[in-house]
Amino acid sequence: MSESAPTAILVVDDEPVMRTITATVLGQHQFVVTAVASAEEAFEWIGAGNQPDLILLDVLMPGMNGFDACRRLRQNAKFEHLPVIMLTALDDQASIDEAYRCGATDFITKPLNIPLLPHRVRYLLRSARVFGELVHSQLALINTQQIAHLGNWSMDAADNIVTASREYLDIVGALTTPVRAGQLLERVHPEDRIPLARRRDELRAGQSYRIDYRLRGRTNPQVWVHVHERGFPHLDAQGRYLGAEGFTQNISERVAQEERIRYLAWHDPVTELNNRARLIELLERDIGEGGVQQPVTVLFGHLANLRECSTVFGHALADAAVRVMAGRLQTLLVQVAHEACADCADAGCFASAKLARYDEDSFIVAFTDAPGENAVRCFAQLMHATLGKPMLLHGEEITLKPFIGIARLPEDAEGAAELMRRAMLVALRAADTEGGDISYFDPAHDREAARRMQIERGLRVALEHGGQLLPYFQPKICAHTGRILGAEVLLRWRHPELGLISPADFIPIAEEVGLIHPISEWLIGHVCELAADWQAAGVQPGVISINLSAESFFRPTLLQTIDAALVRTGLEAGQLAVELTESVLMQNAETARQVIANLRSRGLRVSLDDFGTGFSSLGYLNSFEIDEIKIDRSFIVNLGEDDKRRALVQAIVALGHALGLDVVAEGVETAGQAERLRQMGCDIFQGFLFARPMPADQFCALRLAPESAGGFVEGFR
Ligand code: G
Ligand code: G
Ligand code: MN
Repeated sequence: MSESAPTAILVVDDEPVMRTITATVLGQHQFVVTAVASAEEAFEWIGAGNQPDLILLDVLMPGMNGFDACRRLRQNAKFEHLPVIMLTALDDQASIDEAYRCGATDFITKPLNIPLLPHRVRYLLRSARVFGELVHSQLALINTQQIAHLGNWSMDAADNIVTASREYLDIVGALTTPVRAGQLLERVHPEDRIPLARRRDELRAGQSYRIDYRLRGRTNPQVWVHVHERGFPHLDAQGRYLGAEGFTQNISERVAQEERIRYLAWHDPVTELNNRARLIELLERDIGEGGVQQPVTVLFGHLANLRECSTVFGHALADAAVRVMAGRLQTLLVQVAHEACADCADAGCFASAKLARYDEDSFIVAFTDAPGENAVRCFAQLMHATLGKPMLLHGEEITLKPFIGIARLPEDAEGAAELMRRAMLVALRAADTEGGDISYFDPAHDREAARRMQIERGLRVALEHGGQLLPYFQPKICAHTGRILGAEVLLRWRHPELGLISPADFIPIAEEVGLIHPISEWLIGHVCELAADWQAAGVQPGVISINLSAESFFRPTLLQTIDAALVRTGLEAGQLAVELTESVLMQNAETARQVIANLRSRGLRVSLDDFGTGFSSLGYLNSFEIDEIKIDRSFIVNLGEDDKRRALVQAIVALGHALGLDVVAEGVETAGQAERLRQMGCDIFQGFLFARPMPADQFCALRLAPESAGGFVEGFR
């Protein structure tokens, strides 16, 4: 798999959108992609003689799921070492564990980070190639050994070798036959003498045997020769033991190769450091020891610009940089273990440090000897300085930008894997927000928790007194005529002290503390009243969409609430739509299907919001009977500059239309975006270009104005 040779990737995903997106993105990175919709189709494709270099395998699929597919794949010797990446639901530790158990090489959590996908795939392909080359040479070796290093022999009843081939004599280091029993046993590794004697006893009982044991080397007595031996007894007609014959094979090189393969399974091929799996195992062993929980401190060193460096200078240089970093960290650990700095004066605690490469662009240093606060801080500073020091590679001066995240056991996490994720989170957050060089996991999250309390209490007051929660309306525009087709209701909260609060800030809290349902119930009633009032005044508001969280959507009383509001206000059901996200559908597909059917049988429209951000329910799109998909805003941004994005959006529009759905583009901000989206066939626009979310009376006034006079129409064409 050199960068130039085409690499075949098989994408197995039942969601048409994710499949198309993944295939498109990887296709643009010189991969040859085949995409299929189920595990069954994948096996059919493989059965037809196709051999992928890597498989991206979704976990949740109708029919055979990804776990079972991976297990079945691993049973076939041809795919034993094929890199398989499982796509699991976000942050689901159980799925991740299961993925590894059934033989996955790695996992990627959904929603997919599309731009990172090709990097991740390349990284895995490179590790797999090193592994594959070894396996290959191992197989070649087994074949040649069968010809070259196999000796046969026969033995008398007293275990003396009486006849033997040249190869056998070479292996055991004898010049001629006979080879006396004692003479041979002397050369056998002391630990293997008893097992070998037992096998020979079995011969006397008429049983054949097979055994692996070690012999002292002929030329170099310090080296142990590994042999595999099989023996078959010779019995006379009365069943008396006469002796045996068999063959002995020198398998030293194979054993060495196996050791190398085992080594690679636990180590990073670039730096030869322990890999993540190995570190987790080592730490869990330490933590579990003696039943008492051993304190552990983990320092996660994230190299923020390594990926950029690899894009600019190439993989070889990025690998070289990582190797330099690994070497520097090893040196640093030796240094601190011997000569503690003045501050911590506590060198002992560094002696047991464990260093690993956690991921493509990160290292972990773990301490199990509980260094004090000062020592950790001091080491973190040294680690940061070490990683951030410039280096000269192939004539380029490279400076990496490290961020260190620190987490502790037992304060910050329950187990080793969680501890590392916590430390990673801290480091990544610092890198994303240009935060501090060294950051600690904050177990209390004091400020955040306090703010939550304030919001929760405030929401209860807002619901009781009214007037603080305000529905805003953002018009939805026909992409072809510019007419207002309706609006999406976006809640705003005017907090008496905190000012205007975004729903992105308070809706998640309302969901957590069980306030989302009363809010939704109130909002449904209130919006129906407004729409009915407008109609009574001769204004046609169009279809009004309300966002529903999972908690509200699955609430058994949702339909009663809607029915009651419609009856009370006399509004027609067709005036109302609900917007759901993919994650809502994913929570419980069966129930979701029923609720959707109930809503639509009343005449309400159902819209799928934030489409394309990648959860696992998309594959069931067909069976959900919805009316509309809204392409997530993230796909619309940069539409102008980015060919890839255009291809993705085009694929989503095509898919929507193929399923008979209206396709809405949300977050349309520029005339250029609108023009492109129109060309792609988008049906409906929503975005700042046309109108921002506005208070109810403004929206009513807008509907009242003649279409050509409305300010929003300016954005049209
Ligand atoms: O308007 P805007 O930026 O700030 O909305 C942020 C998020 O809050 C959006 O994802 C939107 O779907 C969600 N949201 C807005 N109003 C409501 C509501 O009434 N109910 C629910 N569940 N979500 C809402
Ligand atoms: O998740 P949902 O699609 O319900 O949320 C819509 C969100 O998008 C709201 O927060 C709304 O304020 C915001 N929004 C609507 N139009 C635009 C736009 O043109 N640009 C940006 N940046 N946000 C928008
Ligand atoms: Mn929405």
